Amino acid sequence: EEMGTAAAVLALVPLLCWAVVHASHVVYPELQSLEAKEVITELRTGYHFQPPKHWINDPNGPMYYKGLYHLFYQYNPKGAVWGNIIWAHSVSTDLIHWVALQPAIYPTKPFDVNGCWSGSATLLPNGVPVIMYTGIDPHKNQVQNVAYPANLSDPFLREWVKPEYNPIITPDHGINASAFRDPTTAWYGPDGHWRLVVGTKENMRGIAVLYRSRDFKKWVKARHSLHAGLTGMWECPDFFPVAVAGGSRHHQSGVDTAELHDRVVAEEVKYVLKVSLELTRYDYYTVGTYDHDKERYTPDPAFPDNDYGLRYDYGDFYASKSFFDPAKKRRVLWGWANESDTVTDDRHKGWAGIQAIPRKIFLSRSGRQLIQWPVEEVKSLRSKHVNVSNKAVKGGEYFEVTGFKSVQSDVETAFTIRNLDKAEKFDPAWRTDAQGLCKKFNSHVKGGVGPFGLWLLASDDLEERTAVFFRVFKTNDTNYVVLMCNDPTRSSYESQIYRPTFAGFVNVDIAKTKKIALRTLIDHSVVESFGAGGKTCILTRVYPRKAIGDDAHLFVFNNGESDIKVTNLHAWEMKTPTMNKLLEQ
Ligand code: DQQ
Repeated sequence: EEMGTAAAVLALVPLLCWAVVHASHVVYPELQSLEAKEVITELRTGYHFQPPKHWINDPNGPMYYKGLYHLFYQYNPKGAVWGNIIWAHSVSTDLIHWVALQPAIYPTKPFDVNGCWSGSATLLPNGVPVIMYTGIDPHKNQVQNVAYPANLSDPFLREWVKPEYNPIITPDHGINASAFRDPTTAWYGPDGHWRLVVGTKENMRGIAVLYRSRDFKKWVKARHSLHAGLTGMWECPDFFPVAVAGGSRHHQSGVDTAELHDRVVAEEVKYVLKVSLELTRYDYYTVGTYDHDKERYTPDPAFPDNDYGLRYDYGDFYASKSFFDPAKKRRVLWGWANESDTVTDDRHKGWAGIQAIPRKIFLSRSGRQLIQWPVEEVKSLRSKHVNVSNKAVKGGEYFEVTGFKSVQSDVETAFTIRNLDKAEKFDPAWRTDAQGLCKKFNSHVKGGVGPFGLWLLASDDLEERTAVFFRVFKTNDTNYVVLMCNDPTRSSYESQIYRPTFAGFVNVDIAKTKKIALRTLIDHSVVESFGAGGKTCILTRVYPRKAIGDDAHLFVFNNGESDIKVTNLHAWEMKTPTMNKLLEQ
């Protein structure tokens, strides 16, 4: 009989053993099964993906199948801390409104008895989706398993079956069995083999181990890895093609991982390898070429291939995964944003973790970086609109954007800089430490050109406020460096909260354009910012005590000597989409 409510289904999820796991997976044995009795709704997000209660982490197996977007995610059905991990499942027609389904994958077999960890979906040529995920076996070893839909005529793909021949990839000798996880979506080679990678480590070496298979059942390890680096464990690798400008397809179009890449196509695509660094908790990527015959990925030399590499997001954004959306011919990126308050706070709230707004992701026209932009569907939530245009903000001044409620909003601002003469001198040693630079020159430190930007989730007396801003430095008379920064140090009266500044450089020719744009999605306890049309992104979690609900204000500020101008500011209140509607039977 089919289940009526998610609660009934969750009750069926078998009791799990306490997972004793890898160091990064902090285990709170005494906490992880404490059911949230109450859910505190204050500060819960309105339009970011979040289940009704409890802990969530990585997005898993995102895909589009027969008119529906599927999102699976790591979930603790028993509490607001990490543990008892299963795959929860929701579907949507637009990536914004969601229907919650029964959990898709949960421990039922020896090969996943101690947890169902992250993984990906692949669409086979016969149209059948297959999920490959990491199971934690009775010896606490990490193994890779597949699951297939029980019933292909169910458009919701509610039930998943795990074949008895699992596990299909096990850690052989030489592989660290407690660090061997998160299989990628598979790609199909001209030689008739599927390939995928699994993340692992060997001491400080993070590795993307390559496997190949003809039938998705028997997998063989390739002689060498796809890629490796001295950055510690590689979690949640993601490997996918992107279109280059000048080719036959529009450079913003997504490229299907399953597409066969012959020589002609090869000239029109580049490959992206993203890994999640367990040690520093950043998702960094390189762009390069992939040689099918040699089974080698080579990052282009312009991309630093280490901790200083480009990041999807310079804030709280981890374990991301992309998928190709055939309906809109785009690649969409999901990423997890953890809480930054305390475990006690999370237990008290009864919930922890959200997914960032899905982002369309593509290679910039120049080929020097990826561009990310909230999927266009998010605009369907825009309601009350206010606009400010051609407003000068003198050095040291600020003004409030009034006439709308900013606590759940979408704010697009275009700034013009009049004059760059006063830009502060840039020390080349700062190049690898945007975050440190933002800490040193935070929003309260007066500058030459900037800091200018937004104070948001601000109390009327400005005692509480989160700053998102730009600051321009000069390297010499003609070259400038733009820093984008998120400063939450005054975001909350609460003192126990972790409030690091987050920052990244923005690759723009500011001397030429004298303009820079900022889009910020504000949603109660999340601030998600896209600088210069999606070149630099920063997500932060903040927990104001006073600047909540209708008491949250929005200001534009300029704490630099030089005047700036708000050429245009458009702000919209955002509606709340259905998020956890249960499927009517
Ligand atoms: N989270 C999962 C792992 C993955 C980690 C466990 C990344 O599979 O490596 O919940 O956040």
